[in-house]
Amino acid sequence: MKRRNFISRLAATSIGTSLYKIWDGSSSAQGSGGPIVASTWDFGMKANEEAWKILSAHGKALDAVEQGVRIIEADESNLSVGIGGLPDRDGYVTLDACIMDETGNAGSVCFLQNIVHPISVARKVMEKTPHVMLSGEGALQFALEEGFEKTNLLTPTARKAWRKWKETSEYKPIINIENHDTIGMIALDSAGNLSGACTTSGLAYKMHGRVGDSPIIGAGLFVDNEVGAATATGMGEAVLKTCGTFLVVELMRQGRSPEEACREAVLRIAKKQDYKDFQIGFLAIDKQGNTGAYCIHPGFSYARRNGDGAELISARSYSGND
Ligand code: SD4
Repeated sequence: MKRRNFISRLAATSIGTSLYKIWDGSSSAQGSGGPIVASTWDFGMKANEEAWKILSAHGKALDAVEQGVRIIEADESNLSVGIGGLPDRDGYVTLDACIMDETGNAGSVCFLQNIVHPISVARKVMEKTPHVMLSGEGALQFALEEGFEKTNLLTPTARKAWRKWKETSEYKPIINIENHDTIGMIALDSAGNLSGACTTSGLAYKMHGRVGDSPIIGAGLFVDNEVGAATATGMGEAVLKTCGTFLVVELMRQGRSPEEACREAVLRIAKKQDYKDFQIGFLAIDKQGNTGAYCIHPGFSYARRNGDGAELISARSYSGND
C-alpha cells in the first residue's frame, strides 16, 4: 500500500475524544476483510462511528449503513442532507435516497418532501413493496402509511440562504468542494456481506422536480456482493450520464483496485464533459475490504472505519494530476 505524504496528524474530532489520522496523497487503503465502513466527506467520520457500533457487534452491513447515514440526515448543521438541506429554487426541500443490500435488493425514494429520514423510507420500499423506487407524493404517502412523521425540513438557516440566493437567482450548479455534500456509505460486515446507502437534498436551488444521481441504483450507489460496492458524490447529472457506480463496480470485477476503478470512471467523465466547473467523487470498496476513491478536483475526502480505528483520507484528483 502506498501512503505517500503521510501526515501523522492526530486531531480531536466531532466524534468526541477519539483520535483519528488524516492521510494525504493516496486514497487507497488496504483492508483486512470486514468489518469496515467507508463514507463520503468529513461528516462521514461521525456517520461511520454509528455504523461501527453495529459492524463491531457483528451486525449486518445493511443495518450499519442505514443507521450511519441517519445521523447525518437528522443533523441540521449540514446544508445538503436531510433536515436543514438547502431547498430548490422555489423553496422546497426535496430529498433523494437509496439503499442496496448483499442480495442485490434495492429501494429508493426521490423528490420526497417533509420526511427527515428518506433512507429509512427507501429501505421500507425495498422490504415492503414489489417496487424499487417511489417518488414525490406517492413516496410521501407510503412513508406516512409506514408511520413516518411529517416535518418541515426548511430550517431558518436554509431559508435565510435561499432568500439571499433569490436576490440574484443566479443558478450555477457548482458543487463546492468546501461543502459537505451527499453522504454515500458502503460497508462490509463480519459475515463478508456488502451493503450501501446514499442520501441527499441534492443540488441547492435546483429546478423544482429535479432528481440527481443519489437515488438511482447504478449512478449514486451500486452493490454487487461478489465484487464490491461504490458510491458517488458531486454533480449528479455527470454521474447519471455514465452510470457511474455501476461502472466502478464493473471495473473492479475486471480486476481494477477500488482506487483504479474510481479513477477510470472519473476519466470517462472528464473525457466527455466539461468538468471544469463541477466536482465528482467516487468511493469504492472491494470484497476484501480494500477501499479507494478518486475525484475530479482536489478536495474530496472520505472517512473510513475498521478495527484499527478511524481515518479521513483525501482522494487523489484528475485536475490535481495525482
Ligand atoms: C446530486 N449528487 O443531487 C448529488 C449532490 C451531491 O455532493 O452529491 N453533492 O446531484
